[in-house]
Amino acid sequence: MSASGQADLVIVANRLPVDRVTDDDGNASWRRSPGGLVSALEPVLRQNDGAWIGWPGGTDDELEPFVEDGMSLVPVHLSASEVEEFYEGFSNGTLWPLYHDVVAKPEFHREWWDAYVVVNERFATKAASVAAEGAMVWVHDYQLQLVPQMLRELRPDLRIGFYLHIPFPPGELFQQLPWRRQILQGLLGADVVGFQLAGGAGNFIRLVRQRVGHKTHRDLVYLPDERTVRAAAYPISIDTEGFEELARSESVAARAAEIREALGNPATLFLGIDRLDYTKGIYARLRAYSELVRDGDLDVEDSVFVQVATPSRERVEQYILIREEIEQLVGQVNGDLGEIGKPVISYLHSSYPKEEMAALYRAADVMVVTPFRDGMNLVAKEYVACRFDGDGALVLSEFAGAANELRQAWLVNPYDINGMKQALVDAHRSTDRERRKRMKAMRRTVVEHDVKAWADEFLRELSQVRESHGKTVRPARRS
Ligand code: GDG
Repeated sequence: MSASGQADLVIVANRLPVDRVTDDDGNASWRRSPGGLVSALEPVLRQNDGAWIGWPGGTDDELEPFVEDGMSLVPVHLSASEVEEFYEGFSNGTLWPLYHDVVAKPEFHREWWDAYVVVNERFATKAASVAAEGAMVWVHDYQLQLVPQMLRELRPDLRIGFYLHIPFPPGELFQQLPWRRQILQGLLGADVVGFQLAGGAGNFIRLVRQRVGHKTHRDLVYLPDERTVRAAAYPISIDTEGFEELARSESVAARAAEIREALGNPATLFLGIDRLDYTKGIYARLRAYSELVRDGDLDVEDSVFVQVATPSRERVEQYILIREEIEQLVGQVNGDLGEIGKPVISYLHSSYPKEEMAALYRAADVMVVTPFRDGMNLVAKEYVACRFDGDGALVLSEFAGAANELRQAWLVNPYDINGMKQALVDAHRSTDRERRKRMKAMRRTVVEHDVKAWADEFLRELSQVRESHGKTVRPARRS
């Protein structure tokens, strides 16, 4: 951010890219969160006098803007009732299930919506005060879908981009939302609206035509004020090189060996790593696996399933329920089928440092990623990035965005338990040659398209949208 306190590139996301940590003496400091988004955007932020606007977590203090690790960070405060109604409520109790194929039932509450509007306004006002004349503002994700239009009203000079990290649902589902029109109009405040998949962009364009009545052509929406909005797919990726480097390190190699040793050096280690979320299909996958053990297709003596379930949204009711169901299943399966020192499922409800994640990826023979619906799923890509040895099998849900790119995985329908059982067995029994052939193709994909390429492509598109303030230029066609 320049001395004037204004930035030429502004990232607006629900969370800041740092977490507050308190040491043993009670001193608070900030630690960079490990996400790929941060590593992809950090260099761009530095080059462009950038700033990042977001909620620092918690509800205690109203913090002033600060610089951490060379990044200008601008905190947005949320009150306890806003965390409940905006974050846990409308964002994670209404939009999240609605946008994920209604895997859980979305709740519609007018007070939650009111809080969503108020908080979106606060983010928009903050962005308007931080952005320099003609700056680029990149708004992220479902919590902030009204920000583009609110910001445009405050600052018509800006170029505004929006990226949705989760799926954008088909009209049949989206239309349940009592505030569907407001959301569409909120998004149309952006010059470029990015989605994970072309399907999501198509759903959005169709809804805009049918519900708002704007003219559209392919990926463009023509607004009455002559502005055009582009809605297209920009599939997100990971810091492939960073992951591979980590996986290659000696400490990670040693830790991977240690993990296998601690599990009794099984012939086959199956692995699942997910936020504990009902969209991720953890229960169904563990059920499929345990049936294979029960039926004798897999043997507890030489196979184990390690499931890491990272704590997430722990105060939202549906998350409390799914945790209970999973933990009951794990207890039952281990009780019925496990042996001393040989659980069927080694279940860990915890989060780990990135090094431990890389060690798990390296240790796993079969990575199992079976969401009912997922925007992309970075875990699948991270596994591939860590398998520089060319080995390892990926079982992947057709309903993860990643399945569009990682076509050589063992693709499964997570609703089909028998189909999943078959895929687990196939991956488990696959020949070395088969696995290597598939892994090689998938590695090419994640090496060629990493998170930097993703961010560059989106920002390039956004920078070409309107060449100068006040003059509307039709965006160049994408090749
Ligand atoms: C949303 C969309 C889309 C998990 N546990 C730990 C840990 N993680 C990291 C993983 C991965 C990330 O969290 C999870 O990303 P996913 O893509 O798998 O899923 P969501 O959290 O649901 O993400 C999704 C994504 O946004 C990006 O657009 O792909 O579809 O739902 O990077 O490695 N990291 C560490 N410890 C853990 O315990 N360090």
